[in-house]
Amino acid sequence: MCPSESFIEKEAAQRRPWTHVAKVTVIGNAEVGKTSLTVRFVEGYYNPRYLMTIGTNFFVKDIEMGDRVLRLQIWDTAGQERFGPIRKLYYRGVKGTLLVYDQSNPLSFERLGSWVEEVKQACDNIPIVLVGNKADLPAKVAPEQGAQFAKEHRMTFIESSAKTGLNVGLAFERLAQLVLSHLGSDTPSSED
Ligand SMILES: Nc1nc2c(ncn2[C@@H]2O[C@H](COP(=O)(O)OP(=O)(O)OP(=O)(O)O)[C@@H](O)[C@H]2O)c(=O)[nH]1
Ligand SMILES: [Mg+2]
Repeated sequence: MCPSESFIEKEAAQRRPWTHVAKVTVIGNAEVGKTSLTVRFVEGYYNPRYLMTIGTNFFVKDIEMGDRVLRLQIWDTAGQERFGPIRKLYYRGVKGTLLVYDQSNPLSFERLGSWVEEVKQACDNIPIVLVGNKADLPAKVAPEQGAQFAKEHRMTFIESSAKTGLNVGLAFERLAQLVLSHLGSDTPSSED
């Protein structure tokens, strides 16, 4: 059933206008769950089927933080190797990123170093939240290893499951907090 027009108008009126805007990306190896995490966060559902991202997907989500509302423009990038050159085009103006690996796939953890390098080369010291996804599956990479990598690279570490919803909101909210503190309280928007 479609919601009535008056319901939609009432919903829109209740939503607070955004005060800050920031572009963020979701990066990491193919199949680690970048799209699943983003769709879970923005649209609230989970799809067990793998649909490889081609190029990039774009989402928008407002996050209220005290008297401020941060509009996150989320670019969910493609992790397949062949999309590397395209992905690099999307780094311009990025204010923070979720770097995702799959706790049940050691290769995705081993590649984290090259992802950090890629971000460093493209962006000036942006906040990175390291996300160890698929926490609902038996871990082949211990959470302590994720936490250690994050510590060495001065990142926040969060274990998540797009399937169960564990810590998905927390990961994006933590990123939003870091981005907002980097933007500074006087900056109304940060689009480049
Ligand atoms: N068990 C489990 N499966 C997951 C989880 N997150 C994602 N998946 C599954 O893993 C597969 C890949 O998920 P995607 O979200 O498409 O992965 P991606 O990182 O966006 O992949 P690319 O777009 O190719 O870079 C899909 O079959 C998802 O349903 C999770 O938390 N737990
Ligand atoms: Mg994807």
